[in-house]
Amino acid sequence: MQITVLAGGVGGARFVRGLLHTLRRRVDPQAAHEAPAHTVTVVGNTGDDITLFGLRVCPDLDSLLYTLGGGVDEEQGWGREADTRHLVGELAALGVQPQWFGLGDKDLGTHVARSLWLGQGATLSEVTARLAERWGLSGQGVRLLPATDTPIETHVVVDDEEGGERAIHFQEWWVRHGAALPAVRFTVAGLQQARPAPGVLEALREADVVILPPSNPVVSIGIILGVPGVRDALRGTRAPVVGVSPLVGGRPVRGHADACLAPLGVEVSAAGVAGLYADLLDGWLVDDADAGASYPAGTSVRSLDLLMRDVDGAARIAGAALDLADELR
Ligand code: GDP
Ligand code: FO1
Ligand code: CA
Repeated sequence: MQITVLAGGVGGARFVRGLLHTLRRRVDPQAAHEAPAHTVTVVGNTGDDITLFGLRVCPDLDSLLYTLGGGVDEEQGWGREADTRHLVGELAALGVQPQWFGLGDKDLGTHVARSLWLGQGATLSEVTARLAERWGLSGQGVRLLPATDTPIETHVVVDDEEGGERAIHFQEWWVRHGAALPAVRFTVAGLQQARPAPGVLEALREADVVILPPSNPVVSIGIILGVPGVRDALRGTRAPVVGVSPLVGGRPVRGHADACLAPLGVEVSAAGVAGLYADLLDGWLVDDADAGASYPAGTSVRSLDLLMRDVDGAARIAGAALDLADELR
């Protein structure tokens, strides 16, 4: 079975880890030691990417790599487990800016390698494949593709002190300002010229099921859908497209999706998010708390407990997404 998932960082990564768990459990025990019977192609958001200290950092791809590879800081959901901050401490002592983005020493190894390989002419897809090898993804039946090899960066337009507007990098808005500066709008540098990375459109067209995990609908999945050709491929695929709401009871489970929906004028609810995907969504999983709302016509809605408290919880939700896709096929 070919499963394609469009993913941001923490929400996407935890969902995919649960999906792999449920796929392993569904496999015939006789075949459990053979190569996986599924391919999960994960298309990762690259709009969060940023160059700091000359190093290319891809937060969402790295959250996917570390979570699926067993090396993530579980509490944060991003960065490496048991990491130290010696290098950024030294940079701070030298007065090197910025100091608002916390990079651990082990995590920096990824950024040094990525930047080195990109500098030698490798594409982001090739670099990501090398990193995926280090984290053992192919052995789990996972192929991790960046949404695009074209460098793109999400910027947030905010009001400035002189009554005008200024654009800041998404990470500065999210991490430095905690998304507390009201966003006027999001822009994505490079998006119009961006091409889907090799394999992305095929993975959408040839999938047996496409899943939109509970990732940020604006700055994670919204960015991937904005890469020219991706949204059309999703609308045209014969596979059922099933989504999982990242909002529970009208609130994000973590992070600031509410602050991202505000400039779009979209209601902060599972129904509001479904509306953003209405042209391509066949099935939509919502929390029991949101079962009573009204959802786009033509979308089959099921409700369940949508909190991924642990891997088993994420596996339960991923299993429900596969079951709904089976019903819709
Ligand atoms: P990010 O790039 O690290 O922000 O991660 P994603 O974009 O992949 O996912 C962020 C979204 O995941 C947020 O809007 C959260 O509300 C959502 N999320 C996180 N944990 C859960 C959970 O347990 N259940 C659900 N339904 N959504 C979750
Ligand atoms: N998130 C934070 O809130 N503070 C940080 O200092 C921070 C550092 C960081 C370093 C590497 C990385 O891959 C991710 C990091 N994140 C940090 C997470 C992150 O960039 C955001 O949570 C997501 O991109 C938001 O979608
Ligand atoms: Ca992100």
